[in-house]
Formats: sequence, C-alpha cells, structure tokens
Amino acid sequence: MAGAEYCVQAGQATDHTCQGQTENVLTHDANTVNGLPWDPGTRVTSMKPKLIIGNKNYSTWSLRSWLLLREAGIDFDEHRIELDTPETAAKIARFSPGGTVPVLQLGDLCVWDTLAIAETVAERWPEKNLWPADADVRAHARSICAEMHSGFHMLRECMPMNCRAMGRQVPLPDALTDDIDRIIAIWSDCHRRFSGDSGWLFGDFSVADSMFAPVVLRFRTYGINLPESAGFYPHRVLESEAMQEWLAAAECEIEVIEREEKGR
Ligand SMILES: N[C@@H](CCC(=O)N[C@@H](CS)C(=O)NCC(=O)O)C(=O)O
Repeated sequence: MAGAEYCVQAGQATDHTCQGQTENVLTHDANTVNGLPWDPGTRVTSMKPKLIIGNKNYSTWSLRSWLLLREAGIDFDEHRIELDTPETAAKIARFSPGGTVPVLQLGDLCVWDTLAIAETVAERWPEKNLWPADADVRAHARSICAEMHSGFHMLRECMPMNCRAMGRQVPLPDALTDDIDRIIAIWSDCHRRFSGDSGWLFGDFSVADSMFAPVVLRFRTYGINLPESAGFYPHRVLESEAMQEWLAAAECEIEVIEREEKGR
C-alpha cells in the first residue's frame, strides 16, 4: 500500500468540529463530579470512529492509538497522512487543532493527543477493560503511560522507530542506556507483579501495552538485548495479530524519511 494519503474502509476525510471544554474537577466519586452527574459520554457512538495517523513505518504515536483500537476489537476507519512533506502540516491541520497525529474522530467529537485518545476510548468502551480493574494497579499503569508520554527523550532522539529496518546499530551514550535501563526496569517490575502468564504488562492487554509497543520495535531494530526478566515482553507484543498487520503495512510503504533512518 503506497501513496501519500489514503482512507481505509468506508468514508472520506471530512472537516471536523471540536468540542472544547475546560472544567476544574475538584472531587468525584463513581457517579458524580463536583456533585453533578458524571457523564461518561455516549458509550457507543452512532458513527464509526475514524483514526487519523501518519506513516506506519515511522509514526510511534499513531501506532499507539491504532493498536489500542485494534486490540480492543473496536471497528474504525483509518486515514493516513504522509509525514515530512511540504503539505503535511496543512493536511494534519484539517483534522488536528494540535497539529499532530494521531487524531480520533467520534462523530463530531475530535480527540487529539495519544493519552487523551486512550482515556477517551477506555471511557467510552468500558466493557473493553483497557485499564486494570484494581485502582492501585490502574494508578501504576497510568504512571508508566505518563512517563512514556513525557519522557525517554534520548530513546526517541537516538533510536527512532523504523518498523521495517533491522540490524541497525547506533552509539549508546550513557543517557540513552539510562532510558533503556529504565524501560527494562518497568517491564521487569510489571512482569513480577502484574503480568501473570499473559505476557501483557498488566495481565490483559491495556493502554500501557499500546504505549510501550513502539519501544519493542525500537529494541528490535537496534538489537538491544534484554535480560530474561524483561525479554518476555517483546515476544508478546510481536505475536499480536494487530501488530503483525501494522508491520506488514509499514513494509509496504515506500516513503523514506532520511532523518529517521539511523544506524545504517
Ligand atoms: N504528544 C503528541 C505527539 C504526537 C506527535 O508528535 N506526532 C507526530 C507524528 S509521530 C506528528 O504528528 N508530527 C507532525 C508532523 O510530522 O508534521 C501525542 O501524543 O499525540
């Protein structure tokens, strides 16, 4: 599948409207927020969700939202925008107020940024159990997701995701090995405390697995050896049918973004 932009399944790209809301949330229990009824949103939207993504070979954030929806078994259309072209910004701007992909459209509602998408999907499809059921375990899962979202700058800089590349070698300065060691510690800790036999970080597939999946691909591309305590995890991620589907599509893309081609 080549070409700059495509829509998969039904539907063409349409303009979006965004429902912006700001609210200071002070207290909540299971059913209320600040004493008002808590509205979890329309549980099943009348329109099929649409996910706007970038190149499958390179776009880690796109992979995270895409994998979350696919592993959850939620039917959605996808719309791909080729990154790193003179038209990319304008094409993304048609969908994303933040100017980045991924973007999730749920009918008229537009959700941008990976963590916001994950929270929204988990909230609107509660039966998919995309966060761990136990509140303390859920807090742990949220912590490592937030850490992934805001940290690991050396890993991103030095080891860009490049799904179809194998056998790449990059220098490993201390700051990069610190990032790698921290990921190993996160996976090992989850394995010891939460994984059980499933191989996913928290037993069942969760938002956390979608957040760490691109790291698995980075370690594969750059040949990072893992201790046994963390080595279980890449196997689980790579044997996911959804992940295999993503990798096959990345393989078929013809675009090359030179600055992402490290370690040749
Ligand atoms: N914090 C954002 C980051 C998203 C992001 O940086 N996406 C990249 C692609 S992986 C992007 O859209 N870049 C804009 C561009 O390449 O023009 C999120 O989590 O969604």
